[in-house]
Amino acid sequence: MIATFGLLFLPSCGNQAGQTNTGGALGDDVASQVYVAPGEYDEFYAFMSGGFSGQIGVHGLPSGRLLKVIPVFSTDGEKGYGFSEETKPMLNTSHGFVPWDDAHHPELSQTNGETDGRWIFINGNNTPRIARIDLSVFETVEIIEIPNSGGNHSSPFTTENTEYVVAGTRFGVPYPQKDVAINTYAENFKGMLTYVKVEEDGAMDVAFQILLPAFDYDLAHSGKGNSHGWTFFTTYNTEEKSTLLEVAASQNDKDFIAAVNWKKAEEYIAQGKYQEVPAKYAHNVYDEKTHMATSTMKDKVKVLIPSECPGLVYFLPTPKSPHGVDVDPTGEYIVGNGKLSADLTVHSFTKMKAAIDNQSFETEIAGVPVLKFEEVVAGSVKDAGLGPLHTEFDDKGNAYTSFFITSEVVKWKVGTWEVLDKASTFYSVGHIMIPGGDSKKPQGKYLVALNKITKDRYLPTGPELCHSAQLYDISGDKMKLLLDFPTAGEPHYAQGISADRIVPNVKKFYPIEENEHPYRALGEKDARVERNGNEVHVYMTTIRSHFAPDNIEGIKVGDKVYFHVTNLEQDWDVPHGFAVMGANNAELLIMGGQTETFLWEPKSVGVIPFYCTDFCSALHQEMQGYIRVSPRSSNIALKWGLGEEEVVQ
Ligand code: K7E
Ligand code: CUA
Repeated sequence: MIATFGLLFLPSCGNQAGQTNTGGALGDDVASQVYVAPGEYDEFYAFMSGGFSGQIGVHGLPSGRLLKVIPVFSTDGEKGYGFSEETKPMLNTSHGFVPWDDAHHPELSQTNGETDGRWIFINGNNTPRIARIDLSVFETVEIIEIPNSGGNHSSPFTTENTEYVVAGTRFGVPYPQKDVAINTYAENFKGMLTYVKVEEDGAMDVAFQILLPAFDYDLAHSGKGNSHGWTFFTTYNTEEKSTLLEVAASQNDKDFIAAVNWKKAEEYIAQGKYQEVPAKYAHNVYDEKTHMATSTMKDKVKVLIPSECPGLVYFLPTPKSPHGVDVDPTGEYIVGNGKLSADLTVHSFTKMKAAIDNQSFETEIAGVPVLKFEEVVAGSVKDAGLGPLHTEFDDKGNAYTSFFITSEVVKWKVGTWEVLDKASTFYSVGHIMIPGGDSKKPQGKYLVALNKITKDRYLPTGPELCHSAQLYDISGDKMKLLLDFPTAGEPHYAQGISADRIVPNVKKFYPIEENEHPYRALGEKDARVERNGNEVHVYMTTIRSHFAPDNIEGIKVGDKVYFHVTNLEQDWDVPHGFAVMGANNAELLIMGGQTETFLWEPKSVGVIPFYCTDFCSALHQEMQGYIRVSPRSSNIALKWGLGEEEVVQ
């Protein structure tokens, strides 16, 4: 037991909070189950949301080792993301440059309901956005803003073949945005659900939106198998209140799961039964050939109104302020995780269809029929714990639900609803993740609990403690705690996938002959400096272990100097860095075959060093250079060179 381990090896640590560590972690040989020997690969990738860091942490499982932080919605000085001229447009929005967001739900692309390893999507919660990360390069390649939305939380869950990723607004907002009294919430505010089309090559665009009452749309999952063509969104605040929600939004005994027939929506769009409304939203795309992002501002969107589109949306009454909504691998069961209830409510897709056919409606809200609860409910998991939040599935017909208040994961049988096992988490678990656990073919084996609180689990680090995940072995009848590991940022959700679905497609560098950057330099012969008024363009190359050019003169105070740095390396894992003393910027980190641009505006005269930041060879420390900055009025000629070669203009 852990307690014994603590006594033997860490006598001073104890267990300050008085909780009992259970899980039998060292009772049998769990250490070897998470041990990945030096030089060996993990079996799974885990993509953990960074929460309010705005990024994605890539870990290996079972070791828990952090492999990379992928910058998505927040600038990242380590990689120059959001600092280089090429990546700044990725963070453009209708509000201008927004260098941060709160990212909750990574979602892998799927083919036939199985994770396929092409892309991972993630939502930006604060300034509504969805990003797409290309898993051949582990880079963010596209971000689309979601208009008419406020708090993109129920997002970006995918459909079975990644036809769409969805976005539901967490906050009701005035529609269209306008200056109104907040206490007119129920009249003036609306809740919008958005479907973002994903093309074969991954390109995203807002296909349509659905205008609904101003409930808070919390989470979503799309159907699969028989229920393919539908998406289910949880709601809370069906009371439509705007103040003291902790009380006001907990009045109704049941809120709803909104069931959206998106195939029907496609028909209505094809028939032209939509309103085209003005909406300003940014669409940012990174081009792998030009190594450059462009941002385009879009100006309209198609909106479907349920009262004009019968059969588009139904409400399924669900107790009690449901948080997660999860669809089992067969697509038949829709699990509502009522966070203020002790029970889990499971709806049946078959019963829902029958209730629709029989028009078993309780009432109608804003043109949306409310189905009768007893007609759609399949069963409930009773007294499993307190505060159910999220459910994932394994490959053996079992479901696993996180319970926030009682800090545990509960394993139960799909169909009989019987509780099979409980495992404590440390502490306050939010989402849980099983590789493929929200797909048609879960990969089983491991479960990761994403915990909100880590009190007493790790060495203290001041007032804020590390965020944490816990790994469980779920291959047997009983769950077994194997490992605690810290995460980069607060993990909300995560997704996992076996490494064999990603590794074969990973790129090792960008082929230099495919580089279409307008300021590329494809060899040292192309390296040069050009002046155009007070704009200076430096076409620079890097190769172990020098810059070309490495000495530049003729730069003047007040110039705008653009260093376009092309990394000529055509080998795996040889980025070069580029940093300039005093620049109001981060570094560049340029991959092999890539061109990236660094803007520098010298403010005073002098000779300024620059250098490579990434230890690239034994002579890395020699990889440096100088720029001479002269007064604005000087007539020092533009001059650059490397070694004996010098060009004067
Ligand atoms: Cu943390 Cu999915 Cu934003 Cu639940 S959410 S816990
Ligand atoms: Cu290039 Cu260090």
